[in-house]
Amino acid sequence: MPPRRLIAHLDMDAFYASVELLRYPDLRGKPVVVGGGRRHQPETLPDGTRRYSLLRDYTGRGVITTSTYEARAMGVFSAMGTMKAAALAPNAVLLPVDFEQYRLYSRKFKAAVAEVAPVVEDRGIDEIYIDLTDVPGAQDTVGHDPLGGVRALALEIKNNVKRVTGGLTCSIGVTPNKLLSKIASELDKPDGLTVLTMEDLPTRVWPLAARKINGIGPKAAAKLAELGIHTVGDIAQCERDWLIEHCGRSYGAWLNDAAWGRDDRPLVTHGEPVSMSHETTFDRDLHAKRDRAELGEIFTQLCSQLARDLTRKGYLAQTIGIKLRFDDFKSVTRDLTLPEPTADATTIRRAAGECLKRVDLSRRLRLLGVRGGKLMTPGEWQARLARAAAAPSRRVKPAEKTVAQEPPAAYNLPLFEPPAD
Ligand code: DCP
Ligand code: MG
Repeated sequence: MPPRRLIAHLDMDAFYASVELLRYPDLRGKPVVVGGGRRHQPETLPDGTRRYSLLRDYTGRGVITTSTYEARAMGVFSAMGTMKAAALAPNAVLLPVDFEQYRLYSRKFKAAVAEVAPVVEDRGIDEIYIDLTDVPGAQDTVGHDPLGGVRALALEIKNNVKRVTGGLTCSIGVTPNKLLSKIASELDKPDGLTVLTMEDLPTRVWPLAARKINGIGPKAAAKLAELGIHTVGDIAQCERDWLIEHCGRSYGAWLNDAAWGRDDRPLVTHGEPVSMSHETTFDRDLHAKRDRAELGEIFTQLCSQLARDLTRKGYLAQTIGIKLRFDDFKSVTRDLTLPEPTADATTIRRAAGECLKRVDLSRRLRLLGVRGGKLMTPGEWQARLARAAAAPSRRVKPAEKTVAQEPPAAYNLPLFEPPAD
């Protein structure tokens, strides 16, 4: 039996605001927002006390980057216009943003985690995934608690983070996979620790709004609501085929997996590339119709370069994307996920061509790029297939009809088609 997977997601609490409170401890317990500029720098008075800017004196078009939980209680959240925030919490303190400082503390807390568990996926300034599966003690039963060992480890991580940062708290979710851990870390914020198993799915996850799943954005949530689906549990109750019919083959299948807590994505650890791309800016702007031959050739070259790069570095890409920049400097990207990852030039060109069909090509182009994402090694792909075969419900198997399996003749299809108009 392989050890059960134990994946943690750690997210710092009110991160920027909490870092600020370390240097202004007199603000503890007060509503504070971060989002000002240099002119909002606190002023130290001759008697040693500080004078702070207040939201009610703010004018301008800035937005809040984050707020303390006291300010959140007054309705003030990340991304809110600062003027609007001022109307809700006029007496809240406004502090300038100091990214350097946040990056410093970001490095500190990540180092503190790495002391306990070395396998970490960096998800940005204030979050990481941590693989606890093979950390000594993680699989231990403590008393009657089969999750006692991992609970103790997670507490150790929280304590380490607090110690090295001089008092910052974080919230951790521990579950069998990244998808559930990301949800779990939010359940008991701030300073939370939530350990869930698959048995907890119906009681802890299904009652949540569908949006709580990372990957269901506002648009998807709106579409689901139209279908009468509001909670994760509502999704779980839908037939997989029904979801596929209404939400598309890959998204529908993913929704079904997500609602049942199925996710076997590995951690992407430091140093591994997340994507590879090639792009080129043209000497003169090119038009999809008039310069079709030239564009087609450049497009093919970019795909071949990407294929060579992937092969040389030993990766397969499961998503292929394109980037276009038009003569008005507007850019668009499109991508698609293949049923099987690839490093094959023909397959890449074919998929990139599919993406291109979804772009309005009436304007002239300045730049064209091709990108491979969801990278994995052939070994990782084989391991996934093997896992899928062992647990049929996961369905990572290749679908019958795929872009990737079109015959090579498709390579010569006109990929730059005339604009729709
Ligand atoms: N951030 C930002 N703009 C946003 C959201 C967040 O600049 N729209 C910044 C400020 C946050 C940091 O990123 O401090 C981390 O984002 P989180 O969503 O994790 O928010 P917090 O850490 O502030 O709060 P929480 O306790 O809910 O995690
Ligand atoms: Mg956070």
